[in-house]
Amino acid sequence: MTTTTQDRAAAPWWAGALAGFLAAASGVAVGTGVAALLQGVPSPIESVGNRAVDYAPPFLKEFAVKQFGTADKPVLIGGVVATLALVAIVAGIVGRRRPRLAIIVVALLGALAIVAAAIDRTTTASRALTLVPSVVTLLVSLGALLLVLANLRGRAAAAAAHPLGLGRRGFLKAALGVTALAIVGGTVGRLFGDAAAAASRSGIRLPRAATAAPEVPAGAQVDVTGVSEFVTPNRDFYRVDTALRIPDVPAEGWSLRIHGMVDREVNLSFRDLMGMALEEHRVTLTCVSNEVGGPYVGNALWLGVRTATLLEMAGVQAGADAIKSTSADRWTAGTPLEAVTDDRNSMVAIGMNGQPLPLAHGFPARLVVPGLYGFVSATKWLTEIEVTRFADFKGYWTTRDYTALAPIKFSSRIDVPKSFQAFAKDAVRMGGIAWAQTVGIEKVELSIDKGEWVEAELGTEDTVETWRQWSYQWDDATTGVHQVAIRATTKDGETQTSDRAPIRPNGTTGWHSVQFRVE
Ligand SMILES: Nc1nc2c(c(=O)[nH]1)N[C@H]1C(S)=C(S)[C@@H](COP(=O)(O)O)O[C@H]1N2
Ligand SMILES: [Mo]
Repeated sequence: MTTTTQDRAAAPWWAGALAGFLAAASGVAVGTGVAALLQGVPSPIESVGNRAVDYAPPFLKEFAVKQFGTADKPVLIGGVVATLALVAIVAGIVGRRRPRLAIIVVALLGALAIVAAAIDRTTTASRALTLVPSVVTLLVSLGALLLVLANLRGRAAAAAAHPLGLGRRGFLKAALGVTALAIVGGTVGRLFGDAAAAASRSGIRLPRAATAAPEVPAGAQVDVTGVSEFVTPNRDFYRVDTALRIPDVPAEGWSLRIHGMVDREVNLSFRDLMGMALEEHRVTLTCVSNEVGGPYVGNALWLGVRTATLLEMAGVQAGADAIKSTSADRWTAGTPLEAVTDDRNSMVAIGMNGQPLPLAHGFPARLVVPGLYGFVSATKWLTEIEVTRFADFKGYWTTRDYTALAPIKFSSRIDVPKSFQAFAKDAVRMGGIAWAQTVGIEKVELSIDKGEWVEAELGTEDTVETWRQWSYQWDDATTGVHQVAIRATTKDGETQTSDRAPIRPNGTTGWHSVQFRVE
């Protein structure tokens, strides 16, 4: 008996769809499981996602950050998975009649994963090892596809044409087997992800700082419910980076290499850093992607070694004007040499609010530079500092339409009221924060319903490298809907402009305003 078109047509479309889906799912699951067992190797889905992160046009990224915030990562991964599933399902449906075409499509998907892995900057393993999960994915998907396609063609035809033909019951068994494989692969991936860095972190006891930060001064935290905590707890600290999976960097094998235009290359282990003169400073970090009034600003107590001290060990040569810092996931930032050697508190930090850096915030070490946006200074999972010249390189975001130099634009935010918050008439108490790192805040003013600017009361200043809180009691409040706008003035005498600047190329400007109700 020969296979006829009728035999093939006997398989319903949903069986084809299931076949395609299971083939891709099993390949991805096993590949993910394999990746999880290999230290520092991204899974195939992550590699494809990482390519998407690097190649996405800047406007799309701005949209993603705006729409999804820190959830942009699960959204991207979801998008990759959904696209893959859709293509595989269509391939399966087509494959009922044209198995060869289905095989080609699935092979192409596998090849795409291999290419993505071949150029994935985020791997911390060797290139050969990095290719293993995607090659496994390709082989398993193809094998699974052949298996399920054979079953779709009916017992007799399949038995004649394919030794793997198992009939209807066999098909179900195969489907179940592949699903089990997918679950096992996925679970293994979950269990082993990040294990090394997390274990390493929990074994660390940070030494005391040789130069400790003074206590937060009384009155730095204003007494208005709903205003941000003066020191942002680690769990609330904003997170912005390109890492789909947090780089898994145990402190034990880690080292920081300082090289480039230096007299001697320096290599430091985590132990070396812990043994140096550690300093503690509160510094307010800000992301260039922070919209006026947005959440991407946070204030923490950092423990680390002065960047200048490390650079002195290496001996900076004449002619250098920049450092290029690189992370374990090969992200880069370019920072003016001056900003990391002048008297501001630039550090290679190993502690955040009394703990080793959280994994998401750069464990085991990161750069902190007061006064500069994160994309030109705050390299997390730091592994390398190259002393160089701006003329000779560009940082990650500077190759993507952002500027090379990016001091933080001073700004202010209304935390209370939240949008359309209702106050009782005799208790209209507002508050928030303002920041002008390295300069300091002189004055914060409010304008209610576009009226005269009135001065808010300032919280006590901690340092010029941290944000400053403000509060305001509106005594003659009237019932109804109102609007409040805010502007800050720095100690240099500059006042915030109402002109709105976009995020790209070097940060937003404009006044934050909020509507609220008085009852
Ligand atoms: N390795 C790495 N470091 C990075 C980034 C990144 O994408 N990768 N993003 C930078 C940006 S844009 C900012 S604003 C800060 C944010 O630091 P946080 O996540 O600890 O708040 O990290 C910086 N360091
Ligand atoms: Mo950022």
